[in-house]
Amino acid sequence: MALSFGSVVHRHSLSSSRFPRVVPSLSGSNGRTHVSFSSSVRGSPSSLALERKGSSFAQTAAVRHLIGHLNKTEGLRFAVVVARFNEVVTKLLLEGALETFKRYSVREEDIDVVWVPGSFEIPVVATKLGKSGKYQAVLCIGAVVRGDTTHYDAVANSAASGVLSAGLNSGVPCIFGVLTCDDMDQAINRAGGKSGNKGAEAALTAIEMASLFVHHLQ
Ligand code: INI
Repeated sequence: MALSFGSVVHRHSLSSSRFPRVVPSLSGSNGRTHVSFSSSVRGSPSSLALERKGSSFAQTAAVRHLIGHLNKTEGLRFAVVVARFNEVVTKLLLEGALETFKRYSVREEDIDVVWVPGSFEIPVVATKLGKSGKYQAVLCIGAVVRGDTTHYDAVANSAASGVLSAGLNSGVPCIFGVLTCDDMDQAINRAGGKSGNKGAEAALTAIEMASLFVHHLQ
């Protein structure tokens, strides 16, 4: 793929008066800082190093850093694939994702939600949606909860490797928002309970990846 690194790329060099902006904006359109960040956004070692004053890395590197923006969502379209299995959990994850899209100014008309029976069915649909060319990212939501059978491992592993394959095969970021939990309590905690809402975090990842692809990797 031919990459064009145009004016949107941030270049790092002290010889330049344009000191780089290296971290994505973490604020919503209303100016409030969002409380729940995806792990990909939350202080990567490189961005933290670059923020430190006097870092020899920042002083000597003339390196372009490409990073997706959370505040440049105009025109981005998202598909969300949601499993109905353990719906009590997946609905909460979806709610968190949709709230996050709204907070970051993604228009409702630019989001399609596609329901599938279980997490096992997510990858084939994600692949199809990714290849359709209609979306800049596909967010996959499911909840696999360990039971008494070995079905859990089969479904969890298939969902994880399937979503990865969907991204690789379609060339469109497919985000893994599938919970894999030991029990229902754990699942509920991660769907808006005391461990945050992983659907919301996955939506942030989807925005960052969509922006990265559209603004830097086309
Ligand atoms: N699907 C889930 O999304 N979560 C689960 O916990 C789960 N368990 O444990 O069985 C599950 N199974 C269904 C599976 O995803 C398929 O829908 C089914 O096997 C038909 O292909």
